Amino acid sequence: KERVAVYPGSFDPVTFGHLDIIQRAAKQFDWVIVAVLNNEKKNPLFSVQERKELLYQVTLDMPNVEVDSFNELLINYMRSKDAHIIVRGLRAVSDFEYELQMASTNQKLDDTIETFFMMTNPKYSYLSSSIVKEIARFQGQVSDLVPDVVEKELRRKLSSSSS
Ligand code: COD
Repeated sequence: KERVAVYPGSFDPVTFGHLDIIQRAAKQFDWVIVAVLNNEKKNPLFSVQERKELLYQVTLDMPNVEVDSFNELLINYMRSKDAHIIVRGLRAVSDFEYELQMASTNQKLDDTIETFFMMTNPKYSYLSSSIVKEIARFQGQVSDLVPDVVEKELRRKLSSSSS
C-alpha cells in the first residue's frame, strides 16, 4: 500500500527550510501532500491561492509531491486523503513544545495517525516565514532564504502595499 504523508503548514511564504523538508520527505514516502492551512486568523501576507501557486512552482521537479489546501481539522483532512502520516520540521528547542502539543492532540483525536519529525538542515535552522517577511519588508536581501519566484512575489507584494 502507498505511504501517503501530509506536510501541513501555513507556508506564508514557502522558504528553503520548508523546501528542504519537502525534498527529504519525498524520498521517504511514496506520496507527499503539502497542505496549506486556510487560516485567515493569522493575517497572512499571501492568499491561500498565492501560497499554493508558489509551492506548486517550487515543487514542479518532484513527481510524487502534490500541493493542496485545507480548512478543517487536520485529522479530518487526513482521513479524506486516506493518509496516516504527518510530517513536521523541527528547528530549535523552541519548536518542541508546540510540536509536542500538536502531535499529542492529533494522536489523541485519531490514534492511527503518526507524526514524523525531521530535523532542520543546519543551514536553515534560523529560518522562518516571519523572518523572511520582516527582512523583505525592510528591503533586505532574501535570496539565500527563499527560491527566486518567492523573492519576486515578495517584492511585488510589498511594493504594492503601502504598509
Ligand atoms: N527548517 C525545518 N523545518 C521548518 C523550517 C526550517 N527552517 N521552517 C519551518 N519549518 C517547519 C515547521 O516546523 C513546521 O513543521 C512546518 O515547517 C510548517 O511551518 P509553518 O510555520 O508554515 O506551519 P504552522 O506551524 O503554522 O502549521 C500549523 C498547522 C497548519 C499544521 C496547524 O495549525 C493545524 O493543523 N491546523 C488545522 C486545525 C487543526 O487540526 N488543529 C489541531 C491540531 S493540534
